[in-house]
Amino acid sequence: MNTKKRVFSGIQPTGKITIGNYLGAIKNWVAMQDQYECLFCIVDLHSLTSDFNPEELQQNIKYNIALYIAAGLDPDKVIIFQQSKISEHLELAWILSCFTQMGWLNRMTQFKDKAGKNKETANLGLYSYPVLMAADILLYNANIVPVGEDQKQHIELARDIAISFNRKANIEVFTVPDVLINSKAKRIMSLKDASNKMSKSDPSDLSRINMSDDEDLIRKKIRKAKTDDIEGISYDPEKRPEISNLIDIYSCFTGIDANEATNNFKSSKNSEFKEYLANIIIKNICPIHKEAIKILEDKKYLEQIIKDGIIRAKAIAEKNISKVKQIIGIN
Ligand code: AQP
Repeated sequence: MNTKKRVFSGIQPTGKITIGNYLGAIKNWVAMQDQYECLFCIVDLHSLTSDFNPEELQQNIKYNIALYIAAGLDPDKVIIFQQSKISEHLELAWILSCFTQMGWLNRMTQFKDKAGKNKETANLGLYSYPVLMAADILLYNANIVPVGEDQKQHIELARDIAISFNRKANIEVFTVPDVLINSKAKRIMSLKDASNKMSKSDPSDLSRINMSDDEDLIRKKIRKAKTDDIEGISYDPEKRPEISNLIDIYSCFTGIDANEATNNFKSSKNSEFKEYLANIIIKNICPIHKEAIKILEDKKYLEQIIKDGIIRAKAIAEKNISKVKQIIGIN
């Protein structure tokens, strides 16, 4: 009998994967794959809540799958799959929406951030996004959901929905999932405005490092990253958010604690530290991107991974949705 706890997580193929997504999510997933039974998803249905670009979406889906593997996920150990291929996600999302209070959704800060002042014209999918996310997690009865801090509120909502459903059904249908946040990389901030998180969909490409950026571009972006007028390197996220964010990125890639890193660079100029940081980023991410491109070129291999992921995810999803349907009386 498989006694391993189950892990579920995913990334939207909305744009180019950033080092925020890598450090906040993928790097942790790789570290978890031996200890847990893992499902890692390309959440393409979620990405329909933002701009519509079919060609780019197709490319991003394939690139993301290749990147997961290139970053170290072993498709023999973990299930890598495309969300839209498993229709049970949508079925469960509708069912769960009937167990979700509007007031809960009204509190979601991601909707407020993304819709901004345009709440009336924002699409319904953006509003109900957290319910689909709850369906993604609960469909597989995941015990643990490793995410960056920005997604914590959504996992808490998934917990509330699971508890609400279980209570009404009077039986523990869904596992109530726990959130797991890597405290070091919980929120990598924008290179242009350290009050915003680094994000795929930020209109400024200079605000982020994409996993697909080449050496020159990475150097340029780090050189241009906003810093303050204070001389020298010191770590103070409150007073010096920009330089502290760069130290955090350094720390995440090297494993060296932020205070120790600061000490190592205390007599360096900003420009020297930035040069060093750019080299560290290049050393860590450029080989991953190169490997992802190789995987993408091996079309047969990639197709096989995609097919295999569908079969393995579907087997769990079908079993669980039929149990849910039976409980609510639509079997
Ligand atoms: N800046 C970040 N620091 C740490 N973790 C982050 N994550 C995202 N940004 C950071 C984590 O990456 C995973 C995948 O996120 P997502 O694609 O599902 O959506 P998101 O959280 O909204 O990420 P983005 O990059 O900001 O995407 P867009 O711009 O498309 O909305 C999650 O675990 C997330 O926490």
